Amino acid sequence: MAYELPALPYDYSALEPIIDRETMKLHHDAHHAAYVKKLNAAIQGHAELEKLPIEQLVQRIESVPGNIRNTVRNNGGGHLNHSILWKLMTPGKGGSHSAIDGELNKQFGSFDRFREQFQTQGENHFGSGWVWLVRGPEGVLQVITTPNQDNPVMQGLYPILGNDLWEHAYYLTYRNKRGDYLKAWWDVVNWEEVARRMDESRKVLERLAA
Ligand code: MN3
Repeated sequence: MAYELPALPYDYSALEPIIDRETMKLHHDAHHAAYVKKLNAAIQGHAELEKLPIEQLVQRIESVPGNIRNTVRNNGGGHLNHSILWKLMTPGKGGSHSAIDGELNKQFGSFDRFREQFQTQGENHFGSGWVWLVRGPEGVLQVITTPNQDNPVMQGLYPILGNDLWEHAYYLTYRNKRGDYLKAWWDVVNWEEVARRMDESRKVLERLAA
């Protein structure tokens, strides 16, 4: 098997009360596992695809053979997005965002204005998808949303922070109140990991542009 479901870096109940145990278990063991399974089934026999790191497979989606491209887009994107998301969360109020405040202030005016924009765009995104803080090729930070399981690397953008807007991510606790979930979610963001991805984004964009 080319791709494997990564273990959650914490217990299913570790993010309570922000994210309940049943949601985490279903999200990881059912949803994420299904993306991995369907991705592997789709690329079976395509040795050149099976050996690519998932980020590169998703980034090169337009060069994947047409008969499996949509399946790889949805399930490869799903695998990448969730692999990123689990690490972006942590129990115990996630530390401080001070290491990235300088860059956020420069682009958005303040951390609070960045957070407001991330929440608003996430809340207003129609249907399933993701909300992201990304860095673009000119180095500029921006907040975007993507439909379905699309990942920003498909557009040459590097994802620094992202959150899942699919109902399966929040419906058991928050029902239809996506905005309430997005507001509560900041308490489980792993700022150390966000800062690491912020640094990484500068290096990776050089590679994406090549
Ligand atoms: Mn999900």
